Amino acid sequence: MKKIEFTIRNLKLRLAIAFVLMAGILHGQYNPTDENLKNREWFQEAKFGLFIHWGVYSVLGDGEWAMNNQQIPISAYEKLPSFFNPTEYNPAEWVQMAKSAGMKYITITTKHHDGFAMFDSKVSGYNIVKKTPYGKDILKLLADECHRQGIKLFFYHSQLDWHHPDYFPRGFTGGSYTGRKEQGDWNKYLDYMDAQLTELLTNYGPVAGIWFDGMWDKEKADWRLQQTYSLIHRLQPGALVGSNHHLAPIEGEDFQMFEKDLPGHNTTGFAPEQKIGDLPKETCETINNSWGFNLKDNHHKTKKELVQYLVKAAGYGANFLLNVGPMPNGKIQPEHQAVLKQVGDWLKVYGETIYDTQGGPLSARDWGVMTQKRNKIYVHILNWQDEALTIPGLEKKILSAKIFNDKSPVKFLENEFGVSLKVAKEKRDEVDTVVELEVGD
Ligand code: H79
Repeated sequence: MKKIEFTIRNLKLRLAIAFVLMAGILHGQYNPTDENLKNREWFQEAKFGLFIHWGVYSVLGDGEWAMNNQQIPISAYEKLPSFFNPTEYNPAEWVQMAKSAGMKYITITTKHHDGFAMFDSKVSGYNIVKKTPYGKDILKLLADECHRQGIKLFFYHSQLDWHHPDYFPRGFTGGSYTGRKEQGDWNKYLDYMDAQLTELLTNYGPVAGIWFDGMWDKEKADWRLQQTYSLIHRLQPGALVGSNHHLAPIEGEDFQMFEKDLPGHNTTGFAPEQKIGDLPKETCETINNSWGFNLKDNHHKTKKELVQYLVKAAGYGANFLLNVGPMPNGKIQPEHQAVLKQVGDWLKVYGETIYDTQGGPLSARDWGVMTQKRNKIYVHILNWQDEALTIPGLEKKILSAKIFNDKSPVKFLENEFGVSLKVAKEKRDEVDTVVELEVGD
């Protein structure tokens, strides 16, 4: 009798599950594949990636917004591709540089807001193969090299387009200076974007993900997101979709990004209402103050600033996507190469405290952050002058405390006020003093 009841209940449960799934499918609810979920896990553990902003704008040495900032009409901007000839472009060197910086993936601009395709697009003549003396598909060369050297490749793609006639009605940017007619067919533009995405997801081997940007240009528009996101998931179910829309994650996305800010901070003012969701997180930042190559920008970040940003991001459970803007000749600025090497050397020693960790257990503090993995907690002291640091009590019992890099013991005291750690002055590191706590179950 019991068995029959159980079977009936089981049947009801199965019907209920089937119903929920059906309803989900009918409502276009997104169910990520196992491969996608596995890639999300990989992403969460990867922690450090290289962002690359490269386009015909790099010729002007004035960042990737030059067209809009300098109000260059399309007719004039269209002359730029004929000067783009990166004869010293060597993708093997770029990949090598990323790897020795300790980076686990690369995200490159396939099309920025200027609308120029840095790949061999059949649906638009406004592309690198057709319009530049270089005449080669830099993206294909990079994708092949990434696959050869075993590093994952994401594609940045701008939804905003200052060049396409059907990008209409216009948004915040790309106004009348462009010289476009004040008319256009929005759905035709979205078809065009889907066609370019189809090329990107068909002709370049496995793509780790699509990194959208520019939706904020037309906040109220119907971007047909579900159609575009499901196209991507159909073409490459493992590819992770994320968008720099400065909002909470939207159905169909696989990771959440924060531009020039740690999750929850809004120092830029771009994202006053950005809620933090449960998806893997990533924060992106520039190596100087520019994304695209900028000849006059000398505000190069130091090793200390970059390492501390990486550590803080990890403390928030987020990846750090660090940008470089290659020069028009195809080389990456030597000062950027040099600092990336220094960050890589730091990671060779401290990688264990960053890769494959979760943020916490305590959230970020003024003095620094914590990362954790299995029975280890890494206390990253970034900004601190005293001899003893007292933190709130932890849930798990501390078995031992050591300086991470030389394993010398750190005295600690647990009592009702919390945990105090005593780090001798000579053991402090001006970049990051890491105390490794071994904790019980
Ligand atoms: O590709 C890099 C930049 O070119 C691009 N995103 C990075 C990764 C970027 N474009 N714009 N921004 C970043 C910030 C722009 C903010 C603004 Fe606005 C757009 C200010 C006014 C219009 C967002 C929307 C904030 C207010 C409205």
